[in-house]
Amino acid sequence: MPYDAMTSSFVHPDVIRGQFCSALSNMYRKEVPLYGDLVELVNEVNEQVRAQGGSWEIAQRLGVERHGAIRLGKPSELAFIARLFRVMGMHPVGYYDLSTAGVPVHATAFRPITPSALAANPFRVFTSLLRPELIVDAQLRQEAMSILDKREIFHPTVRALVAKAEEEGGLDEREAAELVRFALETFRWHETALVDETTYRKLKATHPLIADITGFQGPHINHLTPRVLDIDAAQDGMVKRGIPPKQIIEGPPKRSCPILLRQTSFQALSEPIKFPGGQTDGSHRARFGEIESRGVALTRKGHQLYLDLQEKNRILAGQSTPTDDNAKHQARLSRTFQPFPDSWTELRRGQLAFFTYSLAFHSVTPRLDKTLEELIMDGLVIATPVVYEDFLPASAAGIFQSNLGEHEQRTLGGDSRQAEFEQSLGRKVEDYFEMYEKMQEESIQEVIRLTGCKRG
Ligand code: OOG
Ligand code: NI
Repeated sequence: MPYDAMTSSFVHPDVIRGQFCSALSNMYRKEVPLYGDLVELVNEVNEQVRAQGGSWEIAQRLGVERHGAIRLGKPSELAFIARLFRVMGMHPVGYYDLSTAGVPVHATAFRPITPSALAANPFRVFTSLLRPELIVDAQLRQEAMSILDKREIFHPTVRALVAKAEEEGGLDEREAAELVRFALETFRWHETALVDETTYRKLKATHPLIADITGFQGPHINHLTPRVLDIDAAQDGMVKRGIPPKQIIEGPPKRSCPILLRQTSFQALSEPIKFPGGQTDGSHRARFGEIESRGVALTRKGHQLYLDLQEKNRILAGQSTPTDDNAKHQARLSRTFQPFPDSWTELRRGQLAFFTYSLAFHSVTPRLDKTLEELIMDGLVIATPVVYEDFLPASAAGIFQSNLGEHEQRTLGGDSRQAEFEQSLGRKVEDYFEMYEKMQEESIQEVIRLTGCKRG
Protein backbone atom coordinates (compact mmCIF):
# COMPACT_ATOMS: atom_id res chain seq x y z
CA MET A 1 0.00 0.00 0.00
CA PRO A 2 1.45 3.45 -0.82
CA TYR A 3 2.21 5.71 2.11
CA ASP A 4 -0.27 8.38 1.03
CA ALA A 5 -3.06 5.84 1.35
CA MET A 6 -2.19 5.19 4.97
CA THR A 7 -4.95 4.77 7.48
CA SER A 8 -4.94 6.66 10.77
CA SER A 9 -3.57 3.75 12.82
CA PHE A 10 -0.18 4.51 11.27
CA VAL A 11 2.05 7.35 12.40
CA HIS A 12 2.39 9.88 9.58
CA PRO A 13 5.85 9.91 7.92
CA ASP A 14 6.11 13.67 8.68
CA VAL A 15 5.71 12.86 12.37
CA ILE A 16 8.35 10.11 12.27
CA ARG A 17 10.71 12.53 10.50
CA GLY A 18 10.09 15.15 13.21
CA GLN A 19 10.84 12.61 15.94
CA PHE A 20 13.97 11.44 14.16
CA CYS A 21 15.21 15.01 13.63
CA SER A 22 14.75 15.90 17.27
CA ALA A 23 16.39 12.68 18.52
CA LEU A 24 19.34 13.28 16.21
CA SER A 25 19.64 16.89 17.36
CA ASN A 26 19.70 15.85 21.03
CA MET A 27 22.29 13.18 20.35
CA TYR A 28 24.50 15.54 18.35
CA ARG A 29 24.40 18.28 20.99
CA LYS A 30 25.70 15.76 23.51
CA GLU A 31 28.34 14.43 21.13
CA VAL A 32 29.51 17.87 19.92
CA PRO A 33 28.88 20.49 22.64
CA LEU A 34 30.19 23.29 20.40
CA TYR A 35 27.21 22.61 18.18
CA GLY A 36 24.97 23.50 21.14
CA ASP A 37 26.83 26.86 21.40
CA LEU A 38 26.16 27.48 17.71
CA VAL A 39 22.45 26.78 18.19
CA GLU A 40 22.39 29.30 21.06
CA LEU A 41 24.01 31.93 18.84
CA VAL A 42 21.49 31.21 16.06
CA ASN A 43 18.59 31.62 18.48
CA GLU A 44 19.97 34.97 19.62
CA VAL A 45 20.43 36.26 16.07
CA ASN A 46 16.95 35.07 15.07
CA GLU A 47 15.40 36.82 18.08
CA GLN A 48 17.12 40.07 17.11
CA VAL A 49 15.97 39.86 13.49
CA ARG A 50 12.43 39.10 14.57
CA ALA A 51 12.44 42.02 17.01
CA GLN A 52 13.48 44.25 14.08
CA GLY A 53 10.56 43.11 11.96
CA GLY A 54 11.39 39.65 10.58
CA SER A 55 12.84 38.39 7.33
CA TRP A 56 11.55 37.84 3.82
CA GLU A 57 10.61 34.24 4.45
CA ILE A 58 7.79 33.56 6.88
CA ALA A 59 9.51 33.03 10.22
CA GLN A 60 8.11 29.59 10.74
CA ARG A 61 9.78 26.44 12.03
CA LEU A 62 12.82 28.32 13.20
CA GLY A 63 13.60 26.04 16.10
CA VAL A 64 14.26 22.87 14.10
CA GLU A 65 17.29 21.85 12.08
CA ARG A 66 17.01 22.18 8.33
CA HIS A 67 19.51 19.52 7.36
CA GLY A 68 22.24 17.09 8.32
CA ALA A 69 24.80 15.10 6.32
CA ILE A 70 26.25 11.61 6.15
CA ARG A 71 28.78 9.92 3.89
CA LEU A 72 28.14 6.32 2.85
CA GLY A 73 30.63 3.75 1.67
CA LYS A 74 28.87 1.30 -0.63
CA PRO A 75 25.86 1.09 -2.97
CA SER A 76 23.87 -1.29 -0.73
CA GLU A 77 24.05 1.27 2.12
CA LEU A 78 22.61 3.92 -0.17
CA ALA A 79 19.87 1.57 -1.37
CA PHE A 80 18.76 0.77 2.17
CA ILE A 81 18.98 4.31 3.49
CA ALA A 82 16.64 5.36 0.67
CA ARG A 83 14.10 2.86 2.03
CA LEU A 84 14.61 4.01 5.63
CA PHE A 85 14.24 7.69 4.73
CA ARG A 86 11.14 6.94 2.69
CA VAL A 87 9.42 5.71 5.85
CA MET A 88 10.23 9.18 7.24
CA GLY A 89 8.82 10.96 4.18
CA MET A 90 12.19 11.87 2.65
CA HIS A 91 12.84 11.28 -1.06
CA PRO A 92 16.03 11.69 -3.13
CA VAL A 93 16.09 15.06 -4.87
CA GLY A 94 18.96 16.27 -7.06
CA TYR A 95 22.29 14.76 -8.07
CA TYR A 96 25.44 16.50 -6.85
CA ASP A 97 28.77 15.55 -8.35
CA LEU A 98 31.58 16.68 -6.06
CA SER A 99 34.40 14.87 -7.84
CA THR A 100 35.00 17.90 -10.07
CA ALA A 101 36.00 19.75 -6.90
CA GLY A 102 38.43 17.03 -5.81
CA VAL A 103 36.04 15.35 -3.36
CA PRO A 104 35.66 11.67 -4.34
CA VAL A 105 31.92 11.34 -3.69
CA HIS A 106 28.62 11.99 -5.41
CA ALA A 107 25.42 12.76 -3.56
CA THR A 108 21.73 13.43 -3.32
CA ALA A 109 19.54 15.05 -0.68
CA PHE A 110 16.73 13.05 0.90
CA ARG A 111 14.00 15.53 1.67
CA PRO A 112 10.27 16.10 2.07
CA ILE A 113 8.81 17.17 -1.27
CA THR A 114 5.32 18.55 -0.80
CA PRO A 115 4.70 22.04 0.65
CA SER A 116 2.69 20.51 3.50
CA ALA A 117 5.46 18.00 4.35
CA LEU A 118 8.07 20.78 4.24
CA ALA A 119 5.93 22.90 6.53
CA ALA A 120 5.37 20.00 8.95
CA ASN A 121 9.12 19.41 9.28
CA PRO A 122 11.72 20.56 6.74
CA PHE A 123 14.49 18.16 7.83
CA ARG A 124 16.60 16.60 5.06
CA VAL A 125 19.82 14.64 4.82
CA PHE A 126 22.60 15.41 2.34
CA THR A 127 23.82 11.90 1.61
CA SER A 128 27.04 11.21 -0.27
CA LEU A 129 28.41 7.95 -1.58
CA LEU A 130 32.10 7.18 -1.94
CA ARG A 131 33.41 6.70 -5.50
CA PRO A 132 36.17 4.13 -4.90
CA GLU A 133 37.17 4.15 -8.59
CA LEU A 134 38.70 7.58 -7.95
CA ILE A 135 41.28 6.14 -5.52
CA VAL A 136 44.50 6.02 -7.51
CA ASP A 137 46.29 3.22 -5.62
CA ALA A 138 44.66 -0.03 -6.80
CA GLN A 139 45.73 -2.03 -3.77
CA LEU A 140 44.36 0.52 -1.32
CA ARG A 141 41.16 0.77 -3.33
CA GLN A 142 40.77 -2.98 -2.97
CA GLU A 143 41.47 -2.77 0.74
CA ALA A 144 38.90 0.02 1.24
CA MET A 145 36.30 -1.96 -0.66
CA SER A 146 36.86 -5.13 1.30
CA ILE A 147 36.58 -3.24 4.61
CA LEU A 148 33.29 -1.78 3.45
CA ASP A 149 32.12 -5.11 2.15
CA LYS A 150 32.16 -6.56 5.67
CA ARG A 151 30.53 -3.56 7.31
CA GLU A 152 26.86 -3.57 8.40
CA ILE A 153 25.66 -0.12 9.40
CA PHE A 154 21.98 -0.84 10.08
CA HIS A 155 20.54 -2.37 13.22
CA PRO A 156 18.52 -5.54 12.48
CA THR A 157 15.47 -3.94 14.11
CA VAL A 158 15.66 -1.10 11.57
CA ARG A 159 15.83 -3.54 8.66
CA ALA A 160 12.82 -5.43 10.02
CA LEU A 161 10.74 -2.30 10.69
CA VAL A 162 11.43 -0.79 7.25
CA ALA A 163 10.35 -4.07 5.61
CA LYS A 164 7.22 -4.09 7.75
CA ALA A 165 6.35 -0.49 6.88
CA GLU A 166 6.73 -1.32 3.19
CA GLU A 167 4.55 -4.39 3.43
CA GLU A 168 1.81 -3.02 5.62
CA GLY A 169 1.83 0.64 4.60
CA GLY A 170 3.18 2.19 7.79
CA LEU A 171 4.18 1.83 11.43
CA ASP A 172 2.20 2.17 14.63
CA GLU A 173 3.38 4.42 17.47
CA ARG A 174 5.46 1.82 19.25
CA GLU A 175 7.14 0.70 16.02
CA ALA A 176 7.84 4.29 14.93
CA ALA A 177 9.51 5.01 18.28
CA GLU A 178 11.62 1.87 17.91
CA LEU A 179 12.59 2.80 14.38
CA VAL A 180 13.83 6.21 15.51
CA ARG A 181 15.67 4.74 18.48
CA PHE A 182 17.52 2.09 16.49
CA ALA A 183 18.05 4.26 13.39
CA LEU A 184 20.09 6.58 15.64
CA GLU A 185 22.63 3.76 15.98
CA THR A 186 23.62 4.27 12.33
CA PHE A 187 24.27 7.99 12.88
CA ARG A 188 26.12 7.71 16.18
CA TRP A 189 29.83 8.52 16.63
CA HIS A 190 32.17 5.55 17.15
CA GLU A 191 35.27 6.51 19.02
CA THR A 192 37.07 3.29 18.16
CA ALA A 193 38.03 2.98 14.51
CA LEU A 194 37.03 -0.06 12.50
CA VAL A 195 40.54 -0.43 11.11
CA ASP A 196 44.01 -0.65 12.65
CA GLU A 197 46.25 2.37 12.88
CA THR A 198 48.39 1.53 9.85
CA THR A 199 45.35 1.13 7.62
CA TYR A 200 43.78 4.32 9.02
CA ARG A 201 46.93 6.30 8.20
CA LYS A 202 47.11 4.86 4.69
CA LEU A 203 43.48 5.73 4.04
CA LYS A 204 43.96 9.23 5.42
CA ALA A 205 47.06 9.83 3.32
CA THR A 206 45.03 9.01 0.21
CA HIS A 207 42.27 11.45 1.13
CA PRO A 208 41.00 12.31 4.64
CA LEU A 209 37.50 11.63 3.39
CA ILE A 210 38.37 8.03 2.55
CA ALA A 211 39.49 7.49 6.15
CA ASP A 212 36.30 9.12 7.40
CA ILE A 213 34.08 6.93 5.23
CA THR A 214 35.84 3.58 5.46
CA GLY A 215 37.62 3.84 8.81
CA PHE A 216 34.59 3.62 11.09
CA GLN A 217 31.71 1.33 11.97
CA GLY A 218 29.10 3.75 10.69
CA PRO A 219 28.44 6.98 8.78
CA HIS A 220 28.36 9.25 11.85
CA ILE A 221 26.26 12.35 11.27
CA ASN A 222 28.94 14.94 10.44
CA HIS A 223 26.91 18.12 10.93
CA LEU A 224 23.47 19.52 11.57
CA THR A 225 22.30 22.83 10.20
CA PRO A 226 19.73 25.17 11.71
CA ARG A 227 18.35 28.11 9.79
CA VAL A 228 19.51 31.60 10.65
CA LEU A 229 17.74 34.80 9.63
CA ASP A 230 20.92 36.93 9.35
CA ILE A 231 23.88 34.80 8.35
CA ASP A 232 26.28 37.76 8.12
CA ALA A 233 25.56 38.67 11.76
CA ALA A 234 25.96 35.01 12.72
CA GLN A 235 29.36 34.73 10.99
CA ASP A 236 30.58 37.73 13.02
CA GLY A 237 28.93 36.35 16.16
CA MET A 238 30.84 33.07 15.78
CA VAL A 239 34.16 34.90 15.92
CA LYS A 240 33.05 36.81 19.03
CA ARG A 241 31.93 33.62 20.78
CA GLY A 242 35.09 31.71 20.03
CA ILE A 243 33.41 29.36 17.57
CA PRO A 244 35.99 29.21 14.74
CA PRO A 245 34.08 29.85 11.48
CA LYS A 246 35.13 28.72 8.03
CA GLN A 247 36.77 31.50 6.09
CA ILE A 248 33.86 32.62 3.93
CA ILE A 249 30.09 32.36 3.67
CA GLU A 250 29.37 30.13 0.66
CA GLY A 251 26.84 30.96 -2.03
CA PRO A 252 25.42 34.26 -3.33
CA PRO A 253 26.03 37.63 -1.64
CA LYS A 254 23.61 39.37 0.73
CA ARG A 255 20.72 40.87 -1.27
CA SER A 256 17.35 42.57 -0.72
CA CYS A 257 15.75 39.59 -2.48
CA PRO A 258 17.74 36.56 -1.32
CA ILE A 259 18.39 33.82 -3.88
CA LEU A 260 19.28 30.13 -3.44
CA LEU A 261 21.29 29.26 -0.37
CA ARG A 262 23.97 30.86 1.80
CA GLN A 263 25.90 28.67 4.25
CA THR A 264 28.74 28.81 6.71
CA SER A 265 30.07 26.42 9.34
CA PHE A 266 32.52 26.10 12.17
CA GLN A 267 35.59 24.09 11.37
CA ALA A 268 35.51 20.40 12.18
CA LEU A 269 36.88 19.48 15.59
CA SER A 270 39.95 17.35 15.97
CA GLU A 271 38.60 14.48 18.08
CA PRO A 272 40.47 11.71 19.85
CA ILE A 273 39.96 8.21 18.44
CA LYS A 274 41.12 4.77 19.49
CA PHE A 275 42.24 1.83 17.41
CA PRO A 276 40.98 -1.71 17.96
CA GLY A 277 42.87 -3.94 20.37
CA GLY A 278 44.08 -1.07 22.55
CA GLN A 279 46.57 0.26 20.06
CA THR A 280 47.83 3.83 20.34
CA ASP A 281 45.37 6.66 20.11
CA GLY A 282 44.90 9.02 17.18
CA SER A 283 42.75 11.97 16.19
CA HIS A 284 40.14 12.51 13.51
CA ARG A 285 38.45 15.56 12.02
CA ALA A 286 34.95 15.11 10.68
CA ARG A 287 32.29 16.73 12.76
CA PHE A 288 31.19 20.33 12.69
CA GLY A 289 28.17 22.64 12.88
CA GLU A 290 26.69 24.62 10.04
CA ILE A 291 24.09 27.36 9.53
CA GLU A 292 22.09 28.24 6.46
CA SER A 293 19.88 30.95 5.07
CA ARG A 294 17.59 30.29 2.13
CA GLY A 295 16.32 32.46 -0.69
CA VAL A 296 14.14 32.04 -3.76
CA ALA A 297 14.52 29.02 -6.09
CA LEU A 298 15.94 30.02 -9.47
CA THR A 299 14.81 28.79 -12.87
CA ARG A 300 17.38 27.12 -15.15
CA LYS A 301 17.96 30.53 -16.71
CA GLY A 302 18.42 32.21 -13.31
CA HIS A 303 20.63 29.38 -12.08
CA GLN A 304 22.86 29.70 -15.15
CA LEU A 305 23.23 33.42 -14.50
CA TYR A 306 24.17 32.58 -10.89
CA LEU A 307 26.84 30.12 -12.06
CA ASP A 308 28.20 32.55 -14.67
CA LEU A 309 28.55 35.32 -12.09
CA GLN A 310 30.21 32.96 -9.58
CA GLU A 311 32.68 31.95 -12.30
CA LYS A 312 33.32 35.61 -13.13
CA ASN A 313 33.91 36.31 -9.45
CA ARG A 314 36.35 33.44 -9.18
CA ILE A 315 38.36 34.88 -12.06
CA LEU A 316 38.24 38.39 -10.57
CA ALA A 317 39.41 37.05 -7.22
CA GLY A 318 42.32 35.37 -8.99
CA GLN A 319 45.11 34.52 -6.63
CA SER A 320 43.62 36.33 -3.66
CA THR A 321 40.95 33.74 -2.81
CA PRO A 322 42.87 31.45 -0.46
CA THR A 323 43.77 34.26 1.92
CA ASP A 324 40.61 36.27 1.39
CA ASP A 325 38.63 37.13 4.46
CA ASN A 326 34.87 37.06 4.41
CA ALA A 327 34.36 40.84 4.34
CA LYS A 328 36.54 41.22 1.24
CA HIS A 329 34.99 38.20 -0.41
CA GLN A 330 31.44 39.45 0.21
CA ALA A 331 32.24 42.96 -1.03
CA ARG A 332 33.69 41.61 -4.28
CA LEU A 333 30.81 39.17 -4.69
CA SER A 334 28.23 41.94 -4.25
CA ARG A 335 29.94 43.97 -6.98
CA THR A 336 30.12 40.97 -9.31
CA PHE A 337 26.43 40.22 -8.73
CA GLN A 338 25.27 43.76 -9.71
CA PRO A 339 23.82 42.45 -13.02
CA PHE A 340 21.55 40.00 -11.15
CA PRO A 341 18.20 41.83 -10.76
CA ASP A 342 17.35 42.43 -7.11
CA SER A 343 13.59 43.02 -7.02
CA TRP A 344 10.89 40.35 -6.90
CA THR A 345 9.15 41.90 -9.89
CA GLU A 346 12.27 41.83 -12.08
CA LEU A 347 13.14 38.30 -10.97
CA ARG A 348 9.63 37.20 -11.86
CA ARG A 349 9.25 39.06 -15.16
CA GLY A 350 12.72 38.01 -16.27
CA GLN A 351 11.79 34.39 -15.52
CA LEU A 352 14.84 34.12 -13.32
CA ALA A 353 13.06 32.76 -10.23
CA PHE A 354 10.05 30.61 -9.34
CA PHE A 355 6.87 31.98 -7.78
CA THR A 356 3.50 30.60 -6.80
CA TYR A 357 0.37 32.59 -7.52
CA SER A 358 -2.73 32.95 -5.39
CA LEU A 359 -5.76 35.20 -5.06
CA ALA A 360 -5.47 38.19 -2.75
CA PHE A 361 -9.15 37.95 -1.82
CA HIS A 362 -11.47 35.03 -1.20
CA SER A 363 -13.84 35.78 -4.03
CA VAL A 364 -13.24 37.39 -7.39
CA THR A 365 -15.45 38.37 -10.25
CA PRO A 366 -14.34 36.79 -13.54
CA ARG A 367 -11.50 38.71 -15.22
CA LEU A 368 -11.68 37.32 -18.72
CA ASP A 369 -10.26 40.50 -20.26
CA LYS A 370 -7.18 40.67 -18.02
CA THR A 371 -3.84 38.94 -18.09
CA LEU A 372 -2.24 37.31 -15.03
CA GLU A 373 0.33 40.11 -14.97
CA GLU A 374 -2.42 42.75 -14.94
CA LEU A 375 -4.16 41.04 -12.04
CA ILE A 376 -0.89 41.11 -10.10
CA MET A 377 -0.50 44.81 -10.86
CA ASP A 378 -4.12 45.40 -9.76
CA GLY A 379 -3.36 43.70 -6.45
CA LEU A 380 -5.85 40.90 -7.06
CA VAL A 381 -3.26 38.15 -7.42
CA ILE A 382 -0.22 37.69 -5.19
CA ALA A 383 3.08 36.20 -6.41
CA THR A 384 5.01 34.49 -3.60
CA PRO A 385 8.69 33.50 -4.06
CA VAL A 386 9.28 29.73 -3.84
CA VAL A 387 11.95 28.88 -1.25
CA TYR A 388 14.98 26.99 -2.62
CA GLU A 389 14.98 23.68 -0.74
CA ASP A 390 18.06 22.12 -2.36
CA PHE A 391 21.84 22.40 -2.31
CA LEU A 392 24.69 23.91 -4.36
CA PRO A 393 27.53 21.57 -5.35
CA ALA A 394 30.20 24.29 -5.32
CA SER A 395 29.13 25.42 -1.84
CA ALA A 396 28.99 21.82 -0.64
CA ALA A 397 32.51 21.26 -1.95
CA GLY A 398 33.63 24.40 -0.08
CA ILE A 399 32.10 23.04 3.13
CA PHE A 400 33.77 19.64 2.61
CA GLN A 401 37.18 21.20 1.89
CA SER A 402 37.11 23.58 4.85
CA ASN A 403 36.61 20.63 7.16
CA LEU A 404 39.32 18.38 5.83
CA GLY A 405 42.17 20.70 6.71
CA GLU A 406 45.47 20.68 4.87
CA HIS A 407 45.81 17.39 3.10
CA GLU A 408 47.45 15.55 0.33
CA GLN A 409 45.23 13.92 -2.15
CA ARG A 410 45.71 10.75 -4.10
CA THR A 411 42.35 10.60 -5.77
CA LEU A 412 41.28 11.50 -9.28
CA GLY A 413 38.74 13.99 -10.55
CA GLY A 414 35.92 12.22 -12.32
CA ASP A 415 33.08 12.68 -14.72
CA SER A 416 29.52 12.81 -13.48
CA ARG A 417 27.99 9.36 -12.90
CA GLN A 418 24.35 10.06 -12.26
CA ALA A 419 23.09 6.85 -13.90
CA GLU A 420 25.44 4.75 -11.79
CA PHE A 421 24.39 6.60 -8.64
CA GLU A 422 20.74 6.02 -9.46
CA GLN A 423 21.40 2.37 -10.04
CA SER A 424 22.86 2.09 -6.53
CA LEU A 425 19.93 4.07 -5.18
CA GLY A 426 17.45 1.77 -6.85
CA ARG A 427 15.55 4.64 -8.47
CA LYS A 428 15.98 7.94 -10.25
CA VAL A 429 16.46 11.13 -8.25
CA GLU A 430 13.83 13.87 -8.60
CA ASP A 431 14.78 16.86 -10.73
CA TYR A 432 14.31 19.93 -8.55
CA PHE A 433 13.86 22.33 -11.47
CA GLU A 434 10.93 20.22 -12.63
CA MET A 435 9.49 20.15 -9.12
CA TYR A 436 9.58 23.95 -8.72
CA GLU A 437 8.25 24.40 -12.25
CA LYS A 438 5.31 22.13 -11.49
CA MET A 439 4.47 24.03 -8.27
CA GLN A 440 4.50 27.30 -10.20
CA GLU A 441 2.48 25.94 -13.12
CA GLU A 442 -0.19 24.38 -10.90
CA SER A 443 -0.69 27.66 -9.08
CA ILE A 444 -1.01 29.55 -12.40
CA GLN A 445 -3.59 27.04 -13.64
CA GLU A 446 -5.57 27.47 -10.42
CA VAL A 447 -5.62 31.28 -10.73
CA ILE A 448 -6.70 30.97 -14.38
CA ARG A 449 -9.43 28.55 -13.35
CA LEU A 450 -10.71 30.88 -10.62
CA THR A 451 -10.51 34.17 -12.54
CA GLY A 452 -10.68 33.17 -16.20
CA CYS A 453 -7.75 35.53 -16.82
CA LYS A 454 -5.37 35.15 -19.72
CA ARG A 455 -1.96 33.69 -19.17
CA GLY A 456 -0.03 36.59 -20.53
C1 OOG B 1 28.40 17.36 3.24
C2 OOG B 1 28.68 18.75 2.81
C3 OOG B 1 27.51 19.30 2.01
C4 OOG B 1 25.98 21.24 2.44
O1 OOG B 1 25.30 21.87 3.27
O2 OOG B 1 26.25 21.71 1.33
C5 OOG B 1 26.47 19.92 2.84
C6 OOG B 1 29.50 16.72 4.03
O3 OOG B 1 30.45 17.40 4.49
O4 OOG B 1 29.39 15.49 4.20
O5 OOG B 1 26.01 19.45 3.83
NI1 NI C 1 25.40 21.04 5.15
